[in-house]
Amino acid sequence: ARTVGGEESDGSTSGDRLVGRGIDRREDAELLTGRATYTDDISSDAAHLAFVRSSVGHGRIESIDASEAEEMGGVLGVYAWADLDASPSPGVLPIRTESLDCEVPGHPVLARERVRYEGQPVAAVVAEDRYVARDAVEAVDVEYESLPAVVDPAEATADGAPTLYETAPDNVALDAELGDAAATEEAFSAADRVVELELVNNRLIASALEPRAALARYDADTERFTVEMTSQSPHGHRGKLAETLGVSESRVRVIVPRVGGGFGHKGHHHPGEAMAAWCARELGRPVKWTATRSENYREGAHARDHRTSAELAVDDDGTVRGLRVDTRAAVGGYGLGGGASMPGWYGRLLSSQYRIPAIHCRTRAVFTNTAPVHSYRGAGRPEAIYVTERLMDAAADELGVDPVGLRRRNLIAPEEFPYETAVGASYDSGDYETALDEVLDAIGYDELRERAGEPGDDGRYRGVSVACFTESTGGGFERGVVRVRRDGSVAVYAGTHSHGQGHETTYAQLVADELGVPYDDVEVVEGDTDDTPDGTGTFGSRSTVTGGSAVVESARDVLRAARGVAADRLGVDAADVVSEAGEFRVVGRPERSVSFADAARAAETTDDGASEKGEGDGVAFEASTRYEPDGTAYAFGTHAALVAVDGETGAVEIERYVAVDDCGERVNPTIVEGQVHGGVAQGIGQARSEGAAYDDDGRLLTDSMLSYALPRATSLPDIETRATVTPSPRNPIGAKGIGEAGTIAAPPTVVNAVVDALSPFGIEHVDMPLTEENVLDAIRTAEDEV
Ligand code: MCN
Repeated sequence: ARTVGGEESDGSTSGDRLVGRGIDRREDAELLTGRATYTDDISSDAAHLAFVRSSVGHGRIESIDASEAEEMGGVLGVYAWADLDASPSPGVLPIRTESLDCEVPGHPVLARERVRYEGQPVAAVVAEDRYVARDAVEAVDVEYESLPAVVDPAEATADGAPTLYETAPDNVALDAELGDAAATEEAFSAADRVVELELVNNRLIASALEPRAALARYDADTERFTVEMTSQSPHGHRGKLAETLGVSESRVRVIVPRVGGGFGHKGHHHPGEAMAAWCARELGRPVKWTATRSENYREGAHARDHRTSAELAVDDDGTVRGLRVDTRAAVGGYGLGGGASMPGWYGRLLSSQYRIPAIHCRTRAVFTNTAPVHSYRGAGRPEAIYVTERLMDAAADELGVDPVGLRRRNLIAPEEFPYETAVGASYDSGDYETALDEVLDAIGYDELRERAGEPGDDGRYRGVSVACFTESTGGGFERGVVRVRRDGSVAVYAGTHSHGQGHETTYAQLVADELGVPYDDVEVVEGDTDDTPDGTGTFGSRSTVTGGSAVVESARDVLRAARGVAADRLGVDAADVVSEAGEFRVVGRPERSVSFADAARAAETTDDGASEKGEGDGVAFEASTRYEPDGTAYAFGTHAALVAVDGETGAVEIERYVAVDDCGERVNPTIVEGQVHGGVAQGIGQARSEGAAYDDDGRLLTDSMLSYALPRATSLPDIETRATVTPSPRNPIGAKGIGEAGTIAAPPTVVNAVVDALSPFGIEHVDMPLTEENVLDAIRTAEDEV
């Protein structure tokens, strides 16, 4: 691995190359000055949609009385399931039942006879303005027969628990195994010791600044829907909307304006957008829907929410022999794929950075009377790494050795790559020890280790920790189009969609470098299914590896075509022409050259070059690439923290936080650093304060930012970043993803440090969130036990 500097460095600039340079994000001026247009900013003559939502966590709908609402001035329509049922649309959000163990219906856009979570849409009101719509919602009277609810995934699998679906009597949607049970059993019997932990991975709610929103139009002449919406996956939403509306994909156009954050929950399919589209057709008018903050909290998507039994088999010399994990993960009232994707995204990461010869993982996806659980920054990977990294600390404690030494002993070495883990992950490349050394050096580990565990002069207990992680990044496919106009300017079209990641900057850096054209001449277009090619979307830290590689491959095709035209003009063979910084030169005769822009202008007069367009359409060259990476790129890193815990109050202060991340070649080190900062902040949020809570009847207690404790600037430390660079051999950029690294690393880093600080009390584990109350509880319980 190359080790590169910290925050002061803008990366390794080699010559004039843009890739590797921390240039400012071109989208920021618009975003930071409030000039950006978000979905709700689009003005139109739209009517407004609002939902009547279930007030019970589990129940049967006995009656819906909308008569008062229907008579209110300005109300255009009130709809319930019967109206959807009578229409040509299925009205159900599809779920991938083929990957589940039971037959369950999808999520009806409006509840049929049963509601399975508080906040589930039961009826829809459309009115002239949003205020009338909300008033009318209040006027709709719904009677429920309450049913017993279950909100905890472990309790939901217990005997006698309330059942959500007759077809899944034990509430288990999916029961999957990964790894070799027999080999793991053998490893456990042979090992000197077994360390066990019971872990709760707290339920989180994605809290993007901008709530979800949609503005839907229907053109009766062309029978086509146009839905402007908040989305991380324009083509994904097009497909799912089409399915829900019962039309072909060609009848749906999704346009995604600026998006104010997503963190996963804008990648999923929810009722709001589909209902807006359905109402637009029904009423022959544009219909707008904008979620309130509380609606966003009630409807999800929520995330994490695992109850896990985990064991590590380890020898006295510190060699890890096996890992066994049994986890129950909530999928909420309607498992829409979050559960289905778990064994892959979760179990496959359990080996973290270690050589663990035998691993077995059982994952049960469990229906609960809660909002649907999907993915939130990390999506399965933070849950897995948390298990392994907590176990490594617990094992070090059990053996009485330094947790860093234990980790180092078991790290996969650079020469072992590609490395197949016992849970079927094929790691592409890595240099884990260099990242570990880097973080130890940055935080001054050895000195801190000596002070840990003792109360300092201020009476507070210090703890120091590290956590290592790997992260699968870049799966599936993306399509990237590079189009060069006759004036030499370049447009890049991608099916991903930036919602804060800065693709307009980084894709332009990549393409400008490939073509040797000025960065300002490259425009990047995402977010319109009519304009952009097919795509999968922006989630799973996949855009750079897949979308970036797709546009790079197209740029290379374009360059080949342009070189052909240049060679024609120079009267030589294309093989005798090289391209350097926007000029095509004859090998050995550098004075003979044609610029890229001249080649573009000349393209229309020649018929050479497969991807050239004909005369008159303004396009000189165009290439489209469907790119699927040659296997997953595994990013990694090691984070460290120093914490101080007040034994009297339970207050935790993170005094230092150091992140060393390796995402292979970095397109833009400043953006990478920003992604790490954001992810770490969210990971610290999970570790310290966040947690969605339901009461026993399935009522969400944390339905606003007053009760759902996001991290604040004052509760966050200065995040120090460093990087190592270990390129991935599996894509043309050599990149790995970075968008989720911080949320994966921070929870175990913080919890390990706090547990380390609490070791004088004999405390071996405290579940997240580490609020003052929870920490104090742990201290009191430990003191009572003494
Ligand atoms: N990058 C780079 N070099 C690399 C890897 C990435 O310069 N080796 C740059 C990319 O070009 C891109 C950014 O870093 O500009 C993130 O890239 P990548 O890791 O490929 O992730 P995605 O673009 O696919 O973004 C998804 C990821 C996820 S899954 C969540 S959740 C998340 C995140 O990004 N949500 C975010 N970052 C977010 N940032 C903001 N501001 N808002 C969100 O909602």
